[in-house]
Amino acid sequence: MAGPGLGLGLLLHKPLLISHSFFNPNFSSSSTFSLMEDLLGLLRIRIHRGVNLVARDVTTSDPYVVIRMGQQKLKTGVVKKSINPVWDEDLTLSVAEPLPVTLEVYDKDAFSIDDKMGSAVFDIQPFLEAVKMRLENLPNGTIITTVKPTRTNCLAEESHITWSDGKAVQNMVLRLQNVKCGEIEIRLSWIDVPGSKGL
Ligand SMILES: [Ca+2]
Repeated sequence: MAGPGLGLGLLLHKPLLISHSFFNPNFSSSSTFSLMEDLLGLLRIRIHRGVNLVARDVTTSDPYVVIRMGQQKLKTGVVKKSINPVWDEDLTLSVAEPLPVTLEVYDKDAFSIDDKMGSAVFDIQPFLEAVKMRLENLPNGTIITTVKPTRTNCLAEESHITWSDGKAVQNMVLRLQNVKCGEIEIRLSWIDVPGSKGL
């Protein structure tokens, strides 16, 4: 394990493994207890697709997405030769405090360092506030909250937090920064972890 932070992130990626950590000699039980005491739950980020990304090879790119929050770092697979890639991959972060999430896009290169294709930061606080309302039985598609694009966030358009199939979800279109073009479409959802502090 690279470090306690990364280790815990990986462990929580599969919540069913939590109880196994109590019997894992490589894992300090005291840190497990403090983790569960501090844990608010799991944030699942569906990385849907990229739109009009920059070409970093001659006419195209081999893009993948890296998500960071605090010490945790997760990434998608590489979509080869596409500037409009569809990943449809779920990345799951364990949330002990609602830090901003950073999303970076890179072009995979076989024989050199992967090139940057832009980045964006987003705030999960409005989504957590919506989850905390503990709504129930709303019609599918009901809008709970709308977050507007501003000069200081990376939203390309209004982002709706909606009620979808029995839970709150937030759809976001992120405009990539430090690059001439490119947007990434993502969706947030929340998973409660039994025995944790919770929201
Ligand atoms: Ca490449």
